[in-house]
Amino acid sequence: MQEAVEGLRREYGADAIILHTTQKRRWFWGRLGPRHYEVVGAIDRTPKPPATKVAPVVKSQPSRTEPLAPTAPREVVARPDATKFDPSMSEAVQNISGRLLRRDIPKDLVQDLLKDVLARLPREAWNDESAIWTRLKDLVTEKVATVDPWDFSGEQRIVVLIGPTGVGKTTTIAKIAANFSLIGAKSVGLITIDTYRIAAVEQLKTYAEIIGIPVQVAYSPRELKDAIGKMHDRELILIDTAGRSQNNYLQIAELKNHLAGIEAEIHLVISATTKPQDVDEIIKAFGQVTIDRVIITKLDETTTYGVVLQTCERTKAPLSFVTTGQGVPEDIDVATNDKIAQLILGDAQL
Ligand SMILES: Nc1nc2c(ncn2[C@@H]2O[C@H](COP(=O)(O)OP(=O)(O)OP(=O)(O)O)[C@@H](O)[C@H]2O)c(=O)[nH]1
Ligand SMILES: [Mg+2]
Repeated sequence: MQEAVEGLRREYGADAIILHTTQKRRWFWGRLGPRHYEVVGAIDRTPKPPATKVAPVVKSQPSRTEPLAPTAPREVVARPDATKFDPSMSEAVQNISGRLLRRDIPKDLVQDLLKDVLARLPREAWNDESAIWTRLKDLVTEKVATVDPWDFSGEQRIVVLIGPTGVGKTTTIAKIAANFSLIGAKSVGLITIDTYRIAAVEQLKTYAEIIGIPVQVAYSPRELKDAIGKMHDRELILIDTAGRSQNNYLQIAELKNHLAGIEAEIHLVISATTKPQDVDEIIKAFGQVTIDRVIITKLDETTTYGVVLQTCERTKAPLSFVTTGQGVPEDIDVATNDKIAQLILGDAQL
């Protein structure tokens, strides 16, 4: 970061003002490779007066330095008045409530967020829209828990993707497999228990062939255990499952039985385009299975991301990956909470 700031000052002079600094990730492998920082500054070329003549400059520099130490957690002051929340209590609160609802965040979550935010603010700031928004950003960032990709310190990872039909489970498996195998040089194996459609097996086999990794098809829980056994030398085993409608509890119970005998990390896959009401149904139905992580797909197909917050809040599971297009392997990102929070609040775009 220091290097990037110095670089900007070298190029634009000591008068350059630093407006904003952020760690840029080339999503996915950027997290594991060299870090990049973006420093946004401004120089006032004709100082008197106007803000309109301030030329923005953007400078990005690779750096291997550690990220800045996280800022100390803010003191949370619980104020008794905040429990008597009334959304119409101030114009600022009403405006922000409207902004959040337009981001497709469900009403009950909007109210909870605002209650929490007001509890963190002195009463004098309850009509200060920008103060509320700043606290809101912190809160949403806290609420969207994210996890780093696996570190594989000698331990085998068995990962299962489950979720509704057509959300992108198989494509996401291909993206993860290609990234870890071809770029991360990990030994990866694929297994599918989606034997309901011939095309589904073919789809995974084709990806495995292109990536150059083994694939197994398991028709029963016993075959699944055998397939895992055969892949004992693989650092990462990714298991694909058949899409299931949230309205078919029986099929989801069957899926649960299928996975019962194995020790695996279960990732629930939900599309960002899902209607908020359906998200609740999906989480309820798939909640029969213990959900360890969440993956949100198709971020590119919408511009509002309330579903991401809703899914994290309802499942209480951290977000592992997000996907942003049909391209394999490139359209997948490791989720980072600050960036996701900005997307949710509409302060950033994809
Ligand atoms: N726009 C967009 N399309 C995606 C994304 N991920 C997957 N898709 C597309 O979604 C469609 C379904 O993808 P699949 O991977 O077959 O979905 P699935 O969940 O395995 O489907 P089932 O196995 O039938 O339940 C394909 O056309 C994919 O290319 C994404 O992040 N963005
Ligand atoms: Mg599939």
